[in-house]
Parts: sequence; structure tokens; C-alpha cells
Amino acid sequence: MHSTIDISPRTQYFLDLEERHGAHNYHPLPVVLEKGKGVHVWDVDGKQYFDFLSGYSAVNQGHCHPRIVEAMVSQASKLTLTSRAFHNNHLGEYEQYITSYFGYDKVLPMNTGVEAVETAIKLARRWGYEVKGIPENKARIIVCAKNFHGRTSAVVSFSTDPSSTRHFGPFMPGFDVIDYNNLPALENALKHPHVAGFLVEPIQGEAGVVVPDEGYLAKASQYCRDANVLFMGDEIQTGLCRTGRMLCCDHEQVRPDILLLGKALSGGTIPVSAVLADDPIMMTIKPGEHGSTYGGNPLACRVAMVSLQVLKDENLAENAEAMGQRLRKGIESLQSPHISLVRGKGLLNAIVIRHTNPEAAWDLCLEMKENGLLAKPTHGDKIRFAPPLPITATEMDEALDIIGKSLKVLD
Ligand code: IF1
Repeated sequence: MHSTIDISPRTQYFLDLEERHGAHNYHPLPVVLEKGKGVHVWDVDGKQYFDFLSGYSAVNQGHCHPRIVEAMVSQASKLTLTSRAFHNNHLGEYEQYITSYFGYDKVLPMNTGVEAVETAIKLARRWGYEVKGIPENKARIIVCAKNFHGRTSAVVSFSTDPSSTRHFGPFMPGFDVIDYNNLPALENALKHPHVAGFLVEPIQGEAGVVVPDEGYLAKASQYCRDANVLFMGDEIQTGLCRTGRMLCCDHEQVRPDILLLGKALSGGTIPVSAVLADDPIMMTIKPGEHGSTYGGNPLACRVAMVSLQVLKDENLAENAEAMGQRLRKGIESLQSPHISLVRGKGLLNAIVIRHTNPEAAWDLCLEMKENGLLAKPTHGDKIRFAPPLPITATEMDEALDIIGKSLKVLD
């Protein structure tokens, strides 16, 4: 049975504007949001929802966190952008703060996640030529099948998802694709003498929250060390307390040689990303060889510092761990015939829908929307459940009730 969705005139008005004037590069749920606070968002008709997507893990601290908004507003009325042609009074303090927060020598500030990925690729290659001694233009980077690292032409060059690559060629060479969570495949790929780095998501988000076997990350980083190859941890989605630890790599005491952060680095306010590495890697890039107009702007520095401080002050990793267990236990106790499994770590989770109807996951998301919870399918039959990290036990139980009630639409 299909869920019956009623679209109000006010909602329809906004849908029509986007249909007519915007590129059709997304297929959003038919809901128009106007307000966000903590774990909740409200649509243009004033209806309240649990946000179980969190801007794809950009809103870990909760929507419009007062301390983050306060930092943004106060800095926005003082100085927002100097460019890196000049210094500003927040960049140095932010650099000191974030490098000691994560334990690295240096940080290179960028804006979007994919810019951090592009920066890491250039950094690994530069280190490969100038430190490892790889012959010019021969550097290779190992990546995993079903990866998602962003949508620039270079980064989709190593995507295995046709919807990311079809008719976007020609692609950038120099990448070797191996199966995720497959140590022999990595060991074999590392035999190539020209490998500079191994770029990996500690949990594959877009692929449907694919959690590798216990020990995979630790072994993979050991193999990289043995092969003098940089372990490049893409924590843009898994980092910043989302999986129950400050970094997902912390679950296995892995310290990436190059650490990539984004999304919740700004608490979902403005795009802020960062690449962290030690001097032997970071100092291979000389003045004028990489950067961006907005990278390291004082507004982003203020927002990022407070966003990071909030994660610690509010013990959001611990809460994500506890509420993630509550979520997975709660889903399992539903014993729904329509859910083949629930998987994840901390508050990065997904359910896999079992149903003859290929639209089942979408229909369930429409029904959950009607019942006050927003989530979206990824790759057809998986639905990601990733609420903001401050969610309380009471709110989680309320959300589980909505999920349980909505599953009836698949009967
Ligand atoms: C969209 C999901 C997609 C990322 C990892 C880098 C980036 C992302 C591990 C690039 C971005 C976003 C992109 C966004 C939806 C979301 C996403 F995986 F989170 F679900 F697409 F796959 N590394 N992920 O997850 O960061 O340049 O976007 O700031 O494209 O709709 P960005």
C-alpha cells in the first residue's frame, strides 16, 4: 500500500519554484523546511519533525546551536573575509587549537569536504614525489570500490558509481580501486612501488553505512606504514563524534597520516573543512602552491573553534555511542519483516529494507515524514538514520515509535 501524502498549497508553492528555476540535480523528499533547533526541524506549515539525516552529518551539534550561532553572528558583524593575502586575528589561534585538538603539526584550512579531499590528493602526490621519491607523474593512490569522497571531476574519477561518473569523462588517472574491507586486496595493491597514499572512509557512508570488520582499519594502516604509503582517513562524514568516538579511526587507535574533516566542523552553519598532517607531509606544499579564496577566513575559524569545543563540552561522542545502541536495539526489537538488518556505529546507522516493491524505502520515508520524522533512502533499499548527536533517550524512543508505526505502510 502506498502512503498517502498530502502536500499543502504553501509547500507546493516552494516545490514549483524549485522545479521551474533550479537544476534538477536532486530528488528531495516533498517537504519544505523553514526552521531548525536541536534535533528538530519545522516545515513551512509549522509541522515539527525529527531530523534523522542531520545534513548528512553536518549538523552533529544540533540545528542552530546557540554557541555556534553566537560566534557566527558576532564575527559576521566584525570581519568575515581577508583572503590569505593578509593575516587575520583568528586563523593562527584556530590553527593552534585544531592541531592540538587532534594532535597534528599543521592544518590546511579549506571549505567544502571535496576540497579537503582534493587537497589531500595533491598533498599525498607531492609527498610521494619529494619525500618517497616516486618518479614524476607516476604517483598512484589506492581507493575503495563504492567510495564516496565528493563530486569534483578528479574525485569522481575514482568513483565506482555510474550515477557519479556517466558522461562526466575523461577522468583523472593515477587511482587503483580495490574492494573495501579486503586486506589481501590492499596488501597486493601496496606492492606497487609508486603508491603514495591509501584514501579510505572508516565507514562507507553513501554506500549505505558499510562498517568494515573489526581490525580492518588497524591492519590497513599497519600495511600502509610497512609500505611507506600515507593512510588518508576521510572522516568528513564519520568524524566529529558521529560514530561514538571523536574520530571513527579512534575505535581502532588508528592515527591517519592525513586526516580529512568537514561537515560538522562548522555545526552545519557555513562550509568549513580541514586537512591535518605532520610537517614532513604538510611542508612539501610551498607558498602560492595551493589554497582557496575562503580557506581559513576568520568567520570560519571562529565557527569551527566553537563547533569543536561544543563536541567536547556536551560529551557528544559518549551520547552518540549510547543513543546509537538504543537506536539499533530499538530497531531490532521491532522485529519487522521489512527490515533485513540494521548496522552502524554510534549515530551513523542504516536499515536495509527487504521488500518486493523497489520503492519500499522511499514509501517508508514518505510515511515517516507524515508521522514526523525525516530520513532519506540511499542506494535504493537502505535508509540512513543519523540524528543530531544531542538526541535524548526520550526523543530516541519517540522516534523509534514513529519508525515502528510507519513500517505498517509496507504491509
Ligand atoms: C551530496 C553522504 C553523499 C562525504 C565524504 C567527502 C564528501 C562527502 C565521506 C564531500 C559528502 C555528502 C555530499 C552530499 C550528500 C552527502 C553524501 F555520503 F554523506 F551521504 F553524497 F554520498 N567525503 N557527502 O560523505 O564533502 O564536498 O559535499 O562537502 O552530494 O548531496 P562535500
